[in-house]
Amino acid sequence: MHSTAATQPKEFGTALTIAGFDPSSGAGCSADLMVLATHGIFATAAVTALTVQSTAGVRAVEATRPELLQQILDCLEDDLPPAAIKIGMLATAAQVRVVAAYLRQVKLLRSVQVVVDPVMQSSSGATLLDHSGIEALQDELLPLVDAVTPNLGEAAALSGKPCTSRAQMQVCATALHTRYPHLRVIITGGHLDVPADLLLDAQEFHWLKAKRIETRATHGTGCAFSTALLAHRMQGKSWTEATASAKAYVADAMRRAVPRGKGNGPMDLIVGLSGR
Ligand code: PXL
Repeated sequence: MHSTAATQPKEFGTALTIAGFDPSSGAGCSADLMVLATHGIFATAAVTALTVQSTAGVRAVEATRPELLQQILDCLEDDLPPAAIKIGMLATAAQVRVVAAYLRQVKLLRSVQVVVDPVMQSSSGATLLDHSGIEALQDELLPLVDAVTPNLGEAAALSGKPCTSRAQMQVCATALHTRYPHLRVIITGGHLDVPADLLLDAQEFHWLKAKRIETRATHGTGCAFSTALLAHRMQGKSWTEATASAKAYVADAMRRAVPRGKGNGPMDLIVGLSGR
């Protein structure tokens, strides 16, 4: 049945996820599309790599050629220009440069919200972005985006400082804020003894605490968090509210997950979707 004007859903604009493809849908762009759909947002996807993986781990990765990635971004930009962009796994420094050039071009035309999840390793420990890719992320991409959502290891790599305690999280976030003054830094500390996330926005620290959730459904939690953050921003929330809402969504998705697969399973990413 077609919806009438009275029942037309709210329009938030199109989101674009630039991310790898995880065939098991725990992480990467297929997971991102579920997160965005659950939040009522239509989304497109530019795939940066085909991975061979399941809940049991990553078996192989094949990166999209940078020229092809550029063509995908140009093609989408011509026809379905995104209002907001989530950047997840980038596989090579050349891909980082393609995405940075694309963002520079888009930012001349309109304002877009951009959230980067600086993916470096899979949850099972496979390297997804090498050292030169991380340098390109620091030099070329982070100066262009609105928010970055590293976990403890990624925060350490980006800031060049250790990040294993709440005090060190503040030091790392401050270092990143000093280098990129416009950037909101959200460090997810799910692996601390007492889990806590830190948001640094406009020189103010906000701590978000949570109880540890005992579950094996931990695959792609970082992906889902940063995509949900973008979704809540698209819905008009402040960074503080969007961070808290994204965290609550991920916690719910972890709690409601049914066991799937032999390893660290996917969360219930479509938690809260109507009709279930
Ligand atoms: O969770 C990190 C991540 C992001 N994107 C893709 C992945 C993974 C982890 O495996 O495969 C495509």
